[in-house]
Amino acid sequence: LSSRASTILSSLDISTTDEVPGVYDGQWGGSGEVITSICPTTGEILARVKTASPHELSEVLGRTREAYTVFRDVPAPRRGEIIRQIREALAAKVRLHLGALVSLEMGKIKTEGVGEVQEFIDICDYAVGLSRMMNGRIVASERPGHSIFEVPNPLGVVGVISAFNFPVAVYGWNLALSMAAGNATVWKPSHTTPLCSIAVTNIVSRVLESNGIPGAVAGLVTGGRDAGSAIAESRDIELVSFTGSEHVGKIVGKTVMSRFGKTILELGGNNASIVMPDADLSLAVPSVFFGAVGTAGQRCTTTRRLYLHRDIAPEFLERLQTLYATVKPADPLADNTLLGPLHSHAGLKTYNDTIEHLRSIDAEILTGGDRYTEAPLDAGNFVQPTIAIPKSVDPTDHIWKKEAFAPILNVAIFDKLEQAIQWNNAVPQGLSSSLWTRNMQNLGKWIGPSGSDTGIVNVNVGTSGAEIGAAFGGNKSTGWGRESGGDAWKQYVRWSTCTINFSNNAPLAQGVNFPA
Ligand code: UN1
Repeated sequence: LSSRASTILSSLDISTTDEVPGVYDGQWGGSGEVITSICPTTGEILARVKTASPHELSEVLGRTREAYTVFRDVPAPRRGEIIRQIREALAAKVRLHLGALVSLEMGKIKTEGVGEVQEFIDICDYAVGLSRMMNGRIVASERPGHSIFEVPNPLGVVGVISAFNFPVAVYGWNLALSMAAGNATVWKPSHTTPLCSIAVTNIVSRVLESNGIPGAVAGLVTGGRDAGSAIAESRDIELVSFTGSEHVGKIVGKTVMSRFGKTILELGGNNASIVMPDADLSLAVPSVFFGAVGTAGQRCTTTRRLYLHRDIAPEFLERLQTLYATVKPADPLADNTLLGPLHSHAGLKTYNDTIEHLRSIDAEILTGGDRYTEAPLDAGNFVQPTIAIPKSVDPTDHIWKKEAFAPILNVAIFDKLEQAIQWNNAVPQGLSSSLWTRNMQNLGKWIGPSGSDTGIVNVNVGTSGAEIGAAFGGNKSTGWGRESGGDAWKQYVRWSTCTINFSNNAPLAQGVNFPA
């Protein structure tokens, strides 16, 4: 193991010599298949991780269920105090160590790795407050001497199936709300980022145990498809929060629905930025640059489509290409790197296939279009951020309607805002979109009924980089899920509508007469 990798792993108490246990339910274990964690920058094997056997999977689910029956009776503000301690444990030095591990194992650059841990810290703060504010309502009853309460009770067990691109933050969003609501959580991370999940679970479990709370309140099962299926199929899991592809999301959604479980689905994004002629290009150009190139194009919220008004298109593209020319691919942990590698070989294949497709349809490739093959980049999955102008602007064409998880930005030119909005809305996905304008009428149209149909609708703000305070999620084939802020917490509770009679009579609703 390289000394750098071993320093990062040791700083988070992960063994650098043995196979690493990847299952936690109060105790660490793992007697199933062994998976490897591979550094996308160097190709080095970072660790071998012992995943859950089928028997262990069902044991973990059982323990998680038991842990829930303990945790649901802990008063919510007390649960909030435990979340506050998790927040403290994540802050300070750990924030940097864990951020570095995200960069090492996932491949995103240092500030984005740390930023991801910051999202976890922020949602903990939010959930601490929420733990004293998850209020129900009292509804006016039509019957005298009656009251109706809507009571948020804990839901049960929440299964979190997360993706490689946000190997820490997405779990954080779910864990914090789930714990505030009084649930136990079981986490199945991406099989290519097991170390991030082990490091996080180390931190969380210590806080739980030091508070006398069963560790299985935040269980972990690393593994592949079997572990994911076990969670989707288990009747002991009330809510499955899944982040990943539309293809797998469809299977998970159907499986959970077939047992009438609840889901939160965060699937593909295919996000557009629309630039009007009155836009401030000094804001729009760098924001589109970050949206398209940041995280090497591997955010659900990455800008994949750019619609430019004809009047500003040449200038915009020139300025954007100038920024693209400054990008130097490098080690994501080195200071000032803006472009790390793609996470995996699968990502490389997506990139190659998409570029090949662009060439086959005679798209103009303004910049990019290749891997970086010189040493030392050849050891990692480095690709050139690409800007392409497909000949066809038809949003139902493959190149426009399919999300390719790579730094490829497709551009089209429009004359009227209505046309750009129609293109924006014509794809199956509906996660994020942004309009660049200083005109109030454009803004009003964009955020209203005839405007953007995505879950996140921005103005003079790029498509990526949402804050945790607002609800995060998308519509249509993105899955309609909402996480983090807004009303997202309401999905993590079971609502009890309680009608209470404190009178001496028992009148029926709607004035029904039923004399006994
Ligand atoms: C994701 O890509 O799955 O808005 C989540 C953003 C981040 C979260 C992205 N806050 O880009």
